[in-house]
Amino acid sequence: MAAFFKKLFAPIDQLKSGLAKTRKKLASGLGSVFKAFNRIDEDALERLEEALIEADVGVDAAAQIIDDIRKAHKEGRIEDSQALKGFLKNELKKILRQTTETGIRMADSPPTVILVAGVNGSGKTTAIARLAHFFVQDGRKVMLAASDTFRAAAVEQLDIWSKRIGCDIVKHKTGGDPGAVAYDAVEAAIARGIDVLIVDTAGRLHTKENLMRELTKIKRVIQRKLPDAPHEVMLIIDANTGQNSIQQVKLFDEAIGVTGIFLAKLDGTAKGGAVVAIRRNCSIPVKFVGLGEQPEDVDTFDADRFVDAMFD
Ligand SMILES: Nc1nc2c(ncn2[C@@H]2O[C@H](COP(=O)(O)OP(=O)(O)O)[C@@H](O)[C@H]2O)c(=O)[nH]1
Ligand SMILES: [Mg+2]
Repeated sequence: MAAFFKKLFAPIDQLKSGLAKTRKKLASGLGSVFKAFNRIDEDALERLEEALIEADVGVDAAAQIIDDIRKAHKEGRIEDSQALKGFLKNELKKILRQTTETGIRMADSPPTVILVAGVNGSGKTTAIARLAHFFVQDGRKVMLAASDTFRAAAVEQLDIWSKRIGCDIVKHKTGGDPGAVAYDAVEAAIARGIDVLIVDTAGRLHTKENLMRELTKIKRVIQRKLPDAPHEVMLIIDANTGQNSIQQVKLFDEAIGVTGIFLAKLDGTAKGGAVVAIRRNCSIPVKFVGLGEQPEDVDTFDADRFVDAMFD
């Protein structure tokens, strides 16, 4: 599985405005340090640390960054506010840069199967719509599988998206067996020469254990038809979840082996720093960030681009 889908970027201004609340939080923290910069005192550093923590960078990461700044300042490596900003940006980029590819993993021969998971309301269905839109724009044949059969209206919601985007959908009735939907979808995808099959799943069942068991079963059912699938297991995390997201990643990863994270709802939260906490604590790459509710409101995650958009 060597191929990765090309990276698709939103206009930089869209990323910037998506990050507006996080930007504001960090800018006020930085501003107070700049003002007092002649003597970069403990007071100012404390305020910067607070701003980083409030942006959900994580207590550990914030402390480490502040320590590094303090050290660099003492050694005369940070002389003015521009240098401080540059230093901070560099620290964040270092944490966020990923060794792994950030594009979507593609099958050697179609169909590529993307299994999408995440807690209820995290933004799964909306993320699916955006990924599907990506591929359709690229001229690929896309199919959705409505395996969230638990929540009433979930099937209908996905159906509406499929019509809007212009792609196929395989669905059963609400309350049906999600594994059976996935199985039928894989079969249909092979028969119809589909390039990309995206499987929606439930985010909540009667218990957490039930949910994990069901997700594992869906994955197994897919593999019965296509042994190397799913090629991508995308976990959708609501950016507002903040520090809790690390627990979610671990839980889902244990059950289904997550290969990529889609951080949804970055717009409208000041907790954009959560991406730093996720990177520091999980080895799974953040592949996409969600910037709104429309099919175009998505950006491929790129550390340098992300940090630049946060500060420039
Ligand atoms: N502002 C914003 N809203 C989003 C984003 N992603 C999802 N939503 C909204 O969050 C709500 C739940 O999304 P949905 O995709 O249905 O979540 P699901 O339960 O995981 O399938 C919906 O109202 C979406 O429109 C995003 O990136 N930005
Ligand atoms: Mg849904």
